[in-house]
Amino acid sequence: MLENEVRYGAEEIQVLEGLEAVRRRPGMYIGSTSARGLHHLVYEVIDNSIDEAMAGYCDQIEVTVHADNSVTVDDNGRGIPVEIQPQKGIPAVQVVLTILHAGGKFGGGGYKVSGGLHGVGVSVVNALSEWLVVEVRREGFVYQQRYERGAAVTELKKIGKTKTTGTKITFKPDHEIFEELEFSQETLTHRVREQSFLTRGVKIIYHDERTDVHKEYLHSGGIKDFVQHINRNKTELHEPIYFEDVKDEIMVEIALQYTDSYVENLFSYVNNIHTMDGGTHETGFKTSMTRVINDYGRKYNILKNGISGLMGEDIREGLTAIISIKVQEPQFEGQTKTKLGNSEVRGVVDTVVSEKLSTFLEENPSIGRRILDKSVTASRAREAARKARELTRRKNVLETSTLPGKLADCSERDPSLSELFLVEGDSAGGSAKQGRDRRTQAILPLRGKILNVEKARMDRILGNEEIRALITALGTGIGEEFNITKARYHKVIIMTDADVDGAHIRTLLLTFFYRHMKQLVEQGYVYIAQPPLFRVRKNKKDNYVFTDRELDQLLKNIGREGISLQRYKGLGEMDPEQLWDTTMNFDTRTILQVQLEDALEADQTFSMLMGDKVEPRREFIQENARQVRNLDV
Ligand code: 0RA
Repeated sequence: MLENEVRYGAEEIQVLEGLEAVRRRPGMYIGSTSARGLHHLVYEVIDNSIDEAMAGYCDQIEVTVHADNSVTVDDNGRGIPVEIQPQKGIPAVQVVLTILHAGGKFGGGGYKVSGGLHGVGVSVVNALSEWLVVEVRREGFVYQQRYERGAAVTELKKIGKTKTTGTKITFKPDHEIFEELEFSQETLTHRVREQSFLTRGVKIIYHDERTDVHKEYLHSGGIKDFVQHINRNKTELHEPIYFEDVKDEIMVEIALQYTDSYVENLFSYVNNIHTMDGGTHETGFKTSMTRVINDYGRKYNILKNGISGLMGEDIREGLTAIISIKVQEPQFEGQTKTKLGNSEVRGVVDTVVSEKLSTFLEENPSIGRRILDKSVTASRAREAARKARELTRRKNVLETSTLPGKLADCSERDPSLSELFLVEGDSAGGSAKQGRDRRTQAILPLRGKILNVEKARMDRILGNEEIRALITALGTGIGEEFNITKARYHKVIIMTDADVDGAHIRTLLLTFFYRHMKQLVEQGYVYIAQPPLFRVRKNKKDNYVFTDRELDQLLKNIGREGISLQRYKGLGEMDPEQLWDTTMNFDTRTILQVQLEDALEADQTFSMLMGDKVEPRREFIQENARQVRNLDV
């Protein structure tokens, strides 16, 4: 028998059966085998290093994406133990990598909670990798072991000496399992940044060998830095407020800051996992906030003049908050398992916020006053908006709520088969109306520059004629009456020019959807059309090109001789047939589905464009102007 070969005894055969179950039903462990599941592998490995950091033994994690889309995560923690585990008779590190849910079983001291999306452990990553190599630096030596599709193919070998400690895991996701193998730099850095906010003091280094990108994330202020990051383009009303506490073994950390904007940005995490759908920790926070602020207002006589009580939404207008809790046995609920169910958490968060926030307000009366004033203004605005809505509703009933005149509707009545194109400008709108498939595609032209006339709160947007036409066309209603099931189209496709105005209009529409029709985005109903940037004609044959890079590629392939190159400055330059061929035809077009994060990004851009801070706005406009100029090449 060769030195490196591994014998499989009864124990190991059981192990292989366990990992085989993971390979047979990967979705059960990592959600899906799409790009999402692929990225979860990396999160899972990073989470293990983060756990080591939370236990206080690790302050640096290096993540490297290699050219072949394998990934290395290297930390400077204690290193996974290597001694023979008595029960199994194999090294502890091998147990961690091959036995389901064995990850946290050794947790000696420190504050240890199960990490990972489902806390599945690195054995799942191992099972779903074509190969994985683990290197442990511990007690003066470097140890190494290699696995293929979950099974050890070498023994754990001592390969050298070292003065450091840590764990380095390199793995290549298995092409037999995943539909997508390419890692997204944006997705990974987003996650890495988020984790660096949630675990203060740990430096996370990101290398991407595919693009030579190198980034470092370190936030000694933790989630306090996080709220400042989210508010970076807004005008803050005070320094971030931060508090933490442990009650009934539940660790609660909260950072919050008000800005002069009108949006609520509440992000919650459980064991560093983003709880998109909220849950008991969010409820505890909201209930407590509302009570504390109302009590404070009454105590200091700020609440009077007919305002009986402030509602939660008034109090959260302009609020950015991060709630991060750590709990031993989280129960995740809902379709996407991103809602916390543990009922004991609600009271704990409520108590912590009550105690700490009221103390803070007592000690910082000027900030307290500012928050109260802001909430009272919000409450008055809400009341005024309600009255205005009631008026329009009555008016609508009189006018029999007909569809807007500018809408060219489709004949199909099944929303799941119907699309609504929001088209910038009347001339492009005209082309789209002629070029479309009348049965399934409806067109609503929107006047350009709607953004520039609305240098005011988003609420006023509702008074804008274009936006009102959009709401009527969609059929969902707005505000308290919003009802996604009434949507008349299940695809709403934003089609704007590739210039600054187009970007503005897209930002405005996405912000509007994010703030007033979030469900439309969550359901995946919102899309962005991808019109071409160039037409390259050669020998009477048209080639449409969508990016600068594609143009370079094409010119290399067909040569520059005898070509005519047209750059589309706007959709209006395309005739109906061209618009259909390049952008609207289901069989050939590309449309991008908008994710909630994209819409949030738009919201932040919108705040920046509308906000008082001149510098970021100038940078944005210059940046975009440059991009547009680049198109002139
Ligand atoms: C179990 C016990 C100990 C460390 C770890 C696991 C550990 C796991 C990973 C995974 C990635 N990085 C890691 N770093 C540490 C510590 C046991 C001890 O030294 O007392």
